[in-house]
Amino acid sequence: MGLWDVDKIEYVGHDKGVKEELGFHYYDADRVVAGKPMKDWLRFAVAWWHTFDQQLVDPFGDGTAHRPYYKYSDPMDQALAKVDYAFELFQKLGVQYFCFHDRDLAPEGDTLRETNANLDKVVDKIEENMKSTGVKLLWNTSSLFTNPRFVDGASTSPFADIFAYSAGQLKHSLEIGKRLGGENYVFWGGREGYENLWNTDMAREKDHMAEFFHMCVDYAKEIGMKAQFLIEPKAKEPCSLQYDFDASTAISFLQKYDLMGTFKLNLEGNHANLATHTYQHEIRIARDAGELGSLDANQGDKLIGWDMDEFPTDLYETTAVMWEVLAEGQIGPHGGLNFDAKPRRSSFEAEDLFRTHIAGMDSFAAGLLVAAKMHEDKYIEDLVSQRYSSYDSGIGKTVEDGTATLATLEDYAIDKPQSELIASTHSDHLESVRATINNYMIEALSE
Ligand code: XLS
Ligand code: NI
Ligand code: NI
Repeated sequence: MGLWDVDKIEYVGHDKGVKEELGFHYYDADRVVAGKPMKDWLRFAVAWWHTFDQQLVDPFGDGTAHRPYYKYSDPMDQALAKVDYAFELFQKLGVQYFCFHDRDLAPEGDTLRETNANLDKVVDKIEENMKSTGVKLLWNTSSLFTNPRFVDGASTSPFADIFAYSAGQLKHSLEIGKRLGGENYVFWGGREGYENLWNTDMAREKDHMAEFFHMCVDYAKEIGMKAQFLIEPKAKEPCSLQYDFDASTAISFLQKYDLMGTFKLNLEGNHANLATHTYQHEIRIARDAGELGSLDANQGDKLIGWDMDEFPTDLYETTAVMWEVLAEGQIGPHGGLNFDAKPRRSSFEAEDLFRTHIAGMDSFAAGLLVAAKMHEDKYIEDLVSQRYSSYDSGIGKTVEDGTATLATLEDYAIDKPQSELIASTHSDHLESVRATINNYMIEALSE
């Protein structure tokens, strides 16, 4: 059976066996939907930190996780053993990509040099496994927030030594990304923000962060690294406010510092909620700016409201996300769906890592099926073009082509009676749209 006490997960369908927890009911990797196999639309990735490192702690309780590699007590032995477990899990789930932070892989030494040496040993083993299995790196990143030295930030730390250390750490992380052929490289500014505005020079900190990003771009060019750089916005946690608050804020930052396009966005469902947005909103903002890069797949808990990193199971949300992806034609040129998600503390068994990934993969596959049906009928496309059709000709056209002025519009409007000024079609109203989407779900998922 291998290292995990689980067989390869197969597609079992949903007409029979809907309760089969260790089988896919909707995710059928090679099934062609809207012109592409499901696996190419979804490009699922496993997150190393949650899946292999997370002991399932919360602020009130210790870790509950049972993991087979806990039998290795030496941290380096455990780090190396995890690589075998990881690659077997990827293959058993049929996931083609994975993601990691540098510090997820190996313990730190006393100096950066020692830490890099530990890391390289694990990366050597990862590289061999990538070659023998064909599993690829969606992205890697650098943890510039876990170690106490980053208590006040990394590139936004008020202490220049910490800026320098961060730059050195990141340099090696880029080298690893290049070596493993990572398709993207992510920057999540965990502590790039503030918890106390009274002691913070925000403008100076943001300048430093931009300087740091420019150094990364330069170094990637120097070593011939091809990965797409991505910023992952998050409103807050651990800081009271993070500088990459949401997609719009990150885009203004990129514009100000001449980094548009060089960086795109990696958007996460639960982070969207922390900014009081929907996941779909964040994706739409990025699409409209040509900045959609990749997606972190998870969801929050509507009642708790914090960053819960639940596996995504809300079909309405996965449908909305996949609708945007289908409209875009892809997640991003190199994007994928990385499960930045962890099991609940009560799902502590090793097998639960399979169950939770299956739940997320099936939920996104189902969302893809529903969204594909909606696109096939051009349901939303027609509704939206109808809604704005008054700009296609007449007075509306003069607004869009720039020939209108306040005076020509006053002339047009001044004698119009109130009764002519309400244009309404019930079919694009909220309740009608939601009811129709519900009908699409029921139809698409019962086929
Ligand atoms: C934390 C972030 C983090 C990034 C990678 O909330 O989601 O996990 O995805 O650093
Ligand atoms: Ni997150
Ligand atoms: Ni994330």
